[in-house]
Amino acid sequence: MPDQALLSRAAAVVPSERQLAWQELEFYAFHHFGINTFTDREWGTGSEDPTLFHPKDLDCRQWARVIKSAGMRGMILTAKHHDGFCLWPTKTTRHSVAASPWKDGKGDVLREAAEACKAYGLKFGVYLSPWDRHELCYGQGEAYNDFFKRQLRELCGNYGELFCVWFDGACGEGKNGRVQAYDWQSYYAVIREMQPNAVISVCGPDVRWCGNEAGVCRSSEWSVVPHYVSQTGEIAAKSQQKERDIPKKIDLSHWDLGSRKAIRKAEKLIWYPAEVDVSIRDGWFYHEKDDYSVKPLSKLRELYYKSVGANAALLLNIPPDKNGKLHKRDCETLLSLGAQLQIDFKEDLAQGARLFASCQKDDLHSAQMALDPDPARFWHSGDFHQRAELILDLGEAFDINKIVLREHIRTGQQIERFSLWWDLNPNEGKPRWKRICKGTVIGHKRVCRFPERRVRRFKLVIEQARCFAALQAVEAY
Ligand code: FUL
Repeated sequence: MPDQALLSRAAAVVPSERQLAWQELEFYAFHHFGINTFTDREWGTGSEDPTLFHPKDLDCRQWARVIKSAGMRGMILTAKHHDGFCLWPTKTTRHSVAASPWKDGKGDVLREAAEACKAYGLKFGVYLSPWDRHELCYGQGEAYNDFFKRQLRELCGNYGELFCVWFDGACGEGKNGRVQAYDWQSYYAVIREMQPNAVISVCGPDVRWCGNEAGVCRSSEWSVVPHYVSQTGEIAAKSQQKERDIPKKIDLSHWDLGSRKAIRKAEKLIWYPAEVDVSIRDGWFYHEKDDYSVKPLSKLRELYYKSVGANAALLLNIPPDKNGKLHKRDCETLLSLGAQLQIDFKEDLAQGARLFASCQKDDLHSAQMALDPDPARFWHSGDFHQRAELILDLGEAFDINKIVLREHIRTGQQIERFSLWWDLNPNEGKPRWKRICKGTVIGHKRVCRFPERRVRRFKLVIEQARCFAALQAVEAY
């Protein structure tokens, strides 16, 4: 017997407006750039000479142009990595671009990146490492927390609207051998006050780290999970691992965060959707030796489908090189990825089709509403009894290899199990259903892929749901 109280509790958890806006971005870039770019390291020691920072031809517009062509909708820049060097002329420390020969110490990478994003219609976000191996007050409690908040205030106040502030979990020793106790809540308060629309990701309450830096995503990425999953200590303990320690494969049973079984004992449930962060190269920062490790188009495309197509966002790192530009090899695969995705999603053949459902809440929520591009219109099953069936009739047979499903997540995550069937009969007559796909989570987006076939009708069976089922969109490609 299903535990009705548990289902009602899970069904009632909904995303915030900022989470909804973030979820629409789906695919965005990470740029790891800083002193490590010039020292050929992944983690700086904090003792680097700022004069090492000297990009010959910094071109943030090139970054923006390339990532936009790849289909990305935003950019997150490492304003400060663990080495403490700041890419903006901060008043909080002398360890910044202001002490470098770049533009005679008058440059500001944050400003250039924010302006490039604006020019290309991209959202802009910042990564600010709490772990600071340069700053002397790191490890001294209140003094460092104040210092860090002053840095946050500069970033939140001077570069327009931010869509994200990204905190990783690293918390190592500082210059004096001490470890800092981060006052996360007070950091969040600064961001909420100054950038109320920004999500706070990973070591934050809005966006969940998928659990590894290898780009491996669960097949069931639930958005409603127990509250303890967002506790930053847990995240800190698991991140900051050396490459060899990163699990290459996720143990799905162990990593189940949101099934009925996984949430049964949770005192509190929260909306905490997943983000997959991975680098296009072996390292997060640019290293010449990695020029031959740039992921090929086939790999990037798989990463895209297994994250964006599986209810997670994809944060793809592309590190600018010493010149301050994205390397030719990275640009080539990104441009071909963009072109490939345009081909993959060229024309939604469900536009103009008919969609029927075995149940609906009322006429305003008929199945046909899920084919309406207006986000305010969606199909609602009404109270869920056992199962619901939807039939998509394209009117004539087309060559199809993908069906995209989107839940109306504004009303929560409801669908727990579904199957997709196609009609082997391409004509009007009696359907001959064959199952082509099954799964658990739909969430913001589920892309069901299968070998191409000429098909006229599809059937979606919602086999298990919490309190009802609601679909924002059904698309066919
Ligand atoms: C980790 C850091 O230690 C890496 O250097 C990188 O910035 C990654 C995104 O987060 O925790």
